[in-house]
Amino acid sequence: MEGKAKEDAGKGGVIDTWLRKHRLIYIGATRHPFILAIRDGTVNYSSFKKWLGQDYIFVREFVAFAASVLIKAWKESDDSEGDTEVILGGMAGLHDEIAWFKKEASKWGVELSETVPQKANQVYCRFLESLMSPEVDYTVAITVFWAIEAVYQESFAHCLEPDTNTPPELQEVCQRWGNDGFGQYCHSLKKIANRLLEKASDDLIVGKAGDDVLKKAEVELIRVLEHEVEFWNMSRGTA
Ligand code: HMH
Repeated sequence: MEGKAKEDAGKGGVIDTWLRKHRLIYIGATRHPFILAIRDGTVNYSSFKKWLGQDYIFVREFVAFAASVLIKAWKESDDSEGDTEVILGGMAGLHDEIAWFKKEASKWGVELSETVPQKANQVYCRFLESLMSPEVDYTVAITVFWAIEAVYQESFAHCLEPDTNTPPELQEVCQRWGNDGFGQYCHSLKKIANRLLEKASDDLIVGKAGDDVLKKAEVELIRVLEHEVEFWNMSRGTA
């Protein structure tokens, strides 16, 4: 490793460098008023129910995206790195998540079969679909995959910190993404993304096509954060 990659690795990797650079939008996505309202107990339950129905639709799309990332990992990564196992574990988690959404929806009286995807959700799903193409680089796709999971992990873990007023009936929801196991899984995804981003950065130094990949990964990461903000806004009824 040399040059910029070495610099980034010394500071904790390319991803942390980007999160510092785009700190405001990252805070916007992970400390959104919707999350802060859960955390201080002032959440509006019709917003919560709206989020629940919309997120179920999103997660079904996300499963297809995860499958596309798994295929890229299988094609491009060395088996010894263990990337496919991490992604497969994430997909097993999504399987449980879908069952959980169904159970939670019936508990809150949300009719999933009648839920129509709203604009921000449609736009986000279309974005995911564009990233399922085989032309999209594995490095870009795994960076996006990490970002999508990490926003929920950061957001919901924030609601479980000491001295918060998260209502008891929402604690389990927050646990779903805020638990330590999910945190570990996000960390594993981040490590994979950092490894590939650093490789792209090295390729740049030796004159291979690393520039496009790095730029695209950064751009798509910012787009994820923007879509996440819009998704929370939609849930609150402000979009
Ligand atoms: C909108 N972003 C959205 N929904 C989710 N379930 C996740 C991220 C999580 O992983």
